[in-house]
Amino acid sequence: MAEKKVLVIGSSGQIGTELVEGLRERFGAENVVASDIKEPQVEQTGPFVMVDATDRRGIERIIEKHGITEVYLLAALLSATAEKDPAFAWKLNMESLFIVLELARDGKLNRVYWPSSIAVFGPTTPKHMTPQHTIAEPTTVYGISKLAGEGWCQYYHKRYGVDVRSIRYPGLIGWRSAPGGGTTDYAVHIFHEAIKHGAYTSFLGPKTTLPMMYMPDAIRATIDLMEAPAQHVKERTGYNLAGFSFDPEQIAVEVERHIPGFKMSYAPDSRQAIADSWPQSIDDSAARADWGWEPRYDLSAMVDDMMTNLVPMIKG
Ligand code: AKB
Repeated sequence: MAEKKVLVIGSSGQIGTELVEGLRERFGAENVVASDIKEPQVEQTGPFVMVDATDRRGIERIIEKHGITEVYLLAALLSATAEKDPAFAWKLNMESLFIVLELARDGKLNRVYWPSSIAVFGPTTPKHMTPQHTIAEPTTVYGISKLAGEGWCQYYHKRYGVDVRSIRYPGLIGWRSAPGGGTTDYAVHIFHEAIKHGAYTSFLGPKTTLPMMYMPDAIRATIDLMEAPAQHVKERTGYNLAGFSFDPEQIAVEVERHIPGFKMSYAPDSRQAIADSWPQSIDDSAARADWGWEPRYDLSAMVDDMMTNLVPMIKG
């Protein structure tokens, strides 16, 4: 097999920023090519190229030029932003996936990673410990695109032998990168506002429990899944993955441990309906059994680590 050379498409987003760093630590900076439609905001420690995720020729040229063997396709519109422009969300989320699946089918890639989400589930899904295989009737365009994409991943795997792997991410929380247009973003914004102003107004109501995960766990899971022997990867749609669940009231209590007097208020907006349609907790036993997934962070450990890193970054 050729030497591993990775291309991350959508490298400047919330996951991309941290995944590129994780991949470069694991495989060497020169073996990981970052790419995005926009100039990177953070200093690059390895190669970066600009490309539109819907430009097949552009992506093909990068694969040829850099000898790419694996693609992590992260470019997408997330749940809240996608609702503002459903047609564009569908186009971006689906066309980009078809391009990499087709390139893999043509033998130009050994392996593909494509992120799915808890958004594949909807109001008819069991809300607690949502199983790997269950009712999935999403009500958002983002969820519809993720569910359809999972189906295509499984189809390309079964029909053409494409080695494509996917995780249904819960809400992701990290300090290195900003979230971009999701329903779970409040759980990152709260830290920035608490540190800067001692107060935060949540766009989700106090009792809105959602599954969440700390970014270091999500990055480790992503690379571990991609490094797992192919015969261990039994799910070719998307793996359920759980970290911990909480609601805005519970995270506010944790934040107040670090910022005494912190004030939380609530002004639910259109994102509330999206959150209400999603599960509250996830059964990830398939990921644990198939490729040894295990989270390391719980709510308090995540909050402690966020504060340790963000306070000096924001306050100087
Ligand atoms: C979003 O809120 O849209 C994302 C997700 C759960 O996929 N964070």
